[in-house]
Amino acid sequence: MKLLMVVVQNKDSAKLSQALIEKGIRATRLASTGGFLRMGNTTFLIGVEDEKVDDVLSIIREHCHARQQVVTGLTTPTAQLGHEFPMPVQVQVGGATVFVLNVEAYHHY
Ligand code: 2BA
Ligand code: 2BA
Repeated sequence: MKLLMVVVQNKDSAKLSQALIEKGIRATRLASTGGFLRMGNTTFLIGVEDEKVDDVLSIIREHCHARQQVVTGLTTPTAQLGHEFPMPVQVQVGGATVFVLNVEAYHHY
């Protein structure tokens, strides 16, 4: 068995959730926050049999899309001089960041 930890943009989380339900794949959704942008995102925990991992990955690819995000509030190197000049920066936020972990044991009481 594998545990997929999947960080997705909030905009895609409802569609991903729905697609997983339709395919009978169980999941847990956690509200999370990106460490860099400090914006809300959603982390899915998905425990699946090894042979279903590829199916889950293709569902994720189908429903999660990369987007450009303009961010203000990041500071320029001039901040080192003691003044912070917020500068708009464009960042590409990925469709999904996926970690696949081996599951040592799975219990369901
Ligand atoms: P939920 O996803 O809200 O599911 C609540 C209950 O609804 C489940 O209880 C199960 O009886 C039923 N259920 C869920 N998905 C189903 C499906 N695709 N088809 C038919 N019935 C379904 P539990 O199985 O005891 O799960 C309780 C909670 O544990 C779940 O809440 C979910 O948050 C988490 N969970 C369960 N299995 C998981 C897995 N393989 N990976 C990640 N999280 C899991
Ligand atoms: P955030 O940390 O808010 O990052 C959003 C986007 O900002 C990232 O998109 C990346 O394009 C950029 N970014 C992040 N850290 C950066 C840095 N130190 N310098 C320059 N640009 C940076 P993604 O890479 O697609 O990541 C989307 C979200 O997935 C992240 O949100 C974070 O919540 C999660 N994530 C990505 N890589 C991770 C990792 N290795 N471990 C845990 N979570 C990760």
